[in-house]
Amino acid sequence: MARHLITSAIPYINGIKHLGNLVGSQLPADLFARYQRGRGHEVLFLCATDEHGTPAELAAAKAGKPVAEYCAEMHETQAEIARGFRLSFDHFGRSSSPQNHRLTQAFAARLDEAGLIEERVETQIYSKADGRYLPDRYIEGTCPNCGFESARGDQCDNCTKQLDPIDLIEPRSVISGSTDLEPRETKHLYLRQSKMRGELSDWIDSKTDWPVLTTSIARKWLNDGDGLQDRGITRDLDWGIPVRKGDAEWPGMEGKVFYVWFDAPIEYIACAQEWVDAGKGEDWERWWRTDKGADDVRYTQFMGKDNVPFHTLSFPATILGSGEPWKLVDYIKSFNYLNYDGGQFSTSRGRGVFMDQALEVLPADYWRWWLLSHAPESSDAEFTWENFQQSVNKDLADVLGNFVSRVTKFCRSKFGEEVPAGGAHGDRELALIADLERRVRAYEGHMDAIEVRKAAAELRAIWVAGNEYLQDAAPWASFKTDPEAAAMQIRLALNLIRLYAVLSAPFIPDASAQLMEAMKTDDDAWPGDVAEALSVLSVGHGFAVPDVTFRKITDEERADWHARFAGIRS
Ligand code: B3M
Ligand code: ZN
Repeated sequence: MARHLITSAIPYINGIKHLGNLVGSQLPADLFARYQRGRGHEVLFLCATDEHGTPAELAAAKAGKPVAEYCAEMHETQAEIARGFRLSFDHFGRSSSPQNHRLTQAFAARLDEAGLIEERVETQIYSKADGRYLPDRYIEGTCPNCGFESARGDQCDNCTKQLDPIDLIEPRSVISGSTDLEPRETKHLYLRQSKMRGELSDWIDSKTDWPVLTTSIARKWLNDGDGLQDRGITRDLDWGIPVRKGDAEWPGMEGKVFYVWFDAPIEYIACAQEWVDAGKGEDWERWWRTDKGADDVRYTQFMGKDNVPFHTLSFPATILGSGEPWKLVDYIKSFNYLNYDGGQFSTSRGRGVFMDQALEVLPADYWRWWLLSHAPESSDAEFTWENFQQSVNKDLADVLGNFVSRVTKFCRSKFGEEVPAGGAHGDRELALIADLERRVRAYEGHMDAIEVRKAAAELRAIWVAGNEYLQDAAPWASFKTDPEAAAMQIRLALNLIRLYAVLSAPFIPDASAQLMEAMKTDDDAWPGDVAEALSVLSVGHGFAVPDVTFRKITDEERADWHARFAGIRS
């Protein structure tokens, strides 16, 4: 039994995420976690809300609430929606937790002891109109690297270069639009990442099995030379983790907080502590400390491509720089963007379908299937309602749903609600089993490699194989001349339903649970040998005809939803 630590990039607290965010981190992480559990491995799957920084402050101000209260409420909202999508986190934590406060302050102290922190008096942008320093993200201007006009102070979304606001050409306040910005002197802590360039570069070079998307972004910053500039890790804000050296004051840093991107990844570790403190687990160190057993752990992170630099360079710099035996990530699965109907999903502009809205329209499995089977892995992908309707109607309703319904209803009417006897498998059955044996092993291969689209395609092929078998064997016809043969065929087909439930659970957990219930079994053992797995439901085992597993989307609904989500979310 292997041990898998799995984290999804932690979603910002400042609003409900859209489907593009979901498919880029939390959903594929859940797929992988469910799969590894299904294979019988030990899994710790963690996620949290990312609660600090100006986005949280501004969203709270807009909602007219104190920021702590806003974050507590929005955390609950996001947790509820995550449950709605069946995201199977072992714990959904909060980066504002006391555990993360302590751990972040402890990391800063260690980095300081290691000589990796430098205090710098620097010039920051103060907005007189806004009455505050403007954090990086709230200054926009032209990117000095590529000329993109809406580059943010922390990063250019066009060329992904990590930036300092001071680099921007013609900067303006995102909050007020004011260009009346004034540089003022303020003292901050810098993490001297540049000192760790060699170590990080060697580490990235050793990751020859990582997705190209991940390593190409990491290498770009390493080889550019300036991806590893020393990073400011503190900010002049009220809301955040106070700058302290462990338990002690940090002279000269009073009233300042750590930068949100410094404390957010540390929450991956703090979240495991929260999991234990919430009484859900025993020992967090065996997942995170290589001196306490974590060197057996395989640690996989999931994230959108815009988060890759922080996870390949900044966070590893924190971990390695501490000199302590923390677990480093083993594999980073990153995703391109999902677009929405000819444009981009946009949180700020309210464009596209948001997670809460999606669940108002259809249950989680419909979305999970479409999103995962169209995951933006090798390039950006696009959501259209036509494509969504087609996938749901074909893959889920026609192929899988129809198979289940035909088999169970036919059996009920001819043999009753029990697995019928019949004789031994014939050539057609043996050929199907051999085909499935190959396909199930291929499916496992894609799931192990986190090739999400390929895994979905193989799973669909496994459903199709059953359908084709049924069409070909045609028990409704053979029943008239050879009821023994029909019974044997249906016995196999009922067993296929259980096999489908087990294999499909990572993608469509609710449908899978429904099928297991209909087959009146809780034997969800992963199929080692397919022939064996197809004899689990023995002669005389009871079953029930389930309600419709997947319904079709009508043209009218499609048009309706298309219109409803074309506008801007208020
Ligand atoms: N909150 C960005 C995002 O939601 C950021 C990820 C943090 S991961 C430590 O995409
Ligand atoms: Zn740029």
